[in-house]
Amino acid sequence: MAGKIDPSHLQDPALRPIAEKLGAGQRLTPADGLALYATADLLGLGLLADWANRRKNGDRVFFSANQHINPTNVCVLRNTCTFCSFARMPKEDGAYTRSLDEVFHEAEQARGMPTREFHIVGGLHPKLRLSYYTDMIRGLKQRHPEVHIKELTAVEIAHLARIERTSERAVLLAMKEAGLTSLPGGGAEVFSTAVRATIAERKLTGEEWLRVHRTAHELGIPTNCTMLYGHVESAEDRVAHLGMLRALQDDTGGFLTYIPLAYHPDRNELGEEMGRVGTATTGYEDLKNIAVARLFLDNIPHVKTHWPMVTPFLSQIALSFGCDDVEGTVVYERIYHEAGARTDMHLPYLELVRLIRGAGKQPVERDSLYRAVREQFDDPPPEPALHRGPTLPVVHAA
Ligand code: V47
Repeated sequence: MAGKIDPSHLQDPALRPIAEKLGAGQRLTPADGLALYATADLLGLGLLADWANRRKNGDRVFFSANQHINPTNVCVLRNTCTFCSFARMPKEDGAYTRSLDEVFHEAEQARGMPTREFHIVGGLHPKLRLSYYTDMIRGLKQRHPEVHIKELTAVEIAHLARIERTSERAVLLAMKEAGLTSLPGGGAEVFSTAVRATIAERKLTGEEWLRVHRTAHELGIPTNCTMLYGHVESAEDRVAHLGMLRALQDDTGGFLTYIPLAYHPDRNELGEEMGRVGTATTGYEDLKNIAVARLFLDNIPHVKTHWPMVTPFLSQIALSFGCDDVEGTVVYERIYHEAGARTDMHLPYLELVRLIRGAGKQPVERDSLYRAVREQFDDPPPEPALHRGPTLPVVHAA
């Protein structure tokens, strides 16, 4: 259990009343959230977030052995989600749609790896039917019965409901019956109507995104949640977004983890308009978004750092800024690499273990439901971080 917060470590006086509230177990208000975003005392903010995280998770840091699969990049929102570099029109150069056999073939890599989760998201394809996805889930479960399936964002679920002229509930139920475990948290972007009008004009609204997740929770399907930050949104927009996630979690308890997603500006219209090509978010901003989320989302058990976006180096530091959950092995990632991420596609399992241990934390391999599946990693023993000198571990792809 974390001890008391020592206010003398906080440089910014605005953080002291917030520290008192946290110590007294009081919930932070939107004004507190704005004060956290406004502070220049990053270490003070990190101290508070680390304290809040230790109270929930102690020294344990979760990671998963997962494989990302993107069955199609064809998306009817191609021309209106201006932040996205992944989507293509059906006949555009680079457009692809995998047959089920191709998806099963890609998933075969799991046999040589310790994979426990397939993370599957794609575009809003105008023709792919619900049966494509339910057959995919059934086929994957047949071939890899132990592997959990986390598939389709709320936006894709709503799109399928429109195509099938049915309800989102019916789509979710069909996917659950086929073997779905959980939903990923993408598509939330920033809930503000004004921001969505600029970056995702025709996408599901914030209310609709929340409705799909509420329905999933009612059906016993846990989900993740996200926020895409570092583009045109304000601190007020971010705090309002976190407030809406917290309110839904109060009602349902169905969110497993929150993942702040750092905007990458290459090869997309928004990045060009903002003159941001080649300049992703800063480490300062990334750590701040992790820490504020850990403090504000007092009812969501985990906060995950997505290393493909912010680098394994920053993800390791994030473990002292409120994070207890690291994106997994991934294997092959397309969405952020299309948008300029320069990280490796894959982080080997033991590199993840070493990264977590190198931060002085206790690695815990988890399944999609955050049940611990492995906590001892002595075969072969990872190199102790203390022997590596002052630099952070270098991470190589397998
Ligand atoms: O919704 C798209 C984001 C999301 C860009 O639940 C971009 O564990 C940055 O669902 N720069 C989809 N981000 C990814 C997703 C996800 C990712 C990691 C973990 C989990 C989880 C879910 O990717 C989209 C959007 O917010 N995205 N383009 C871009 N240029």
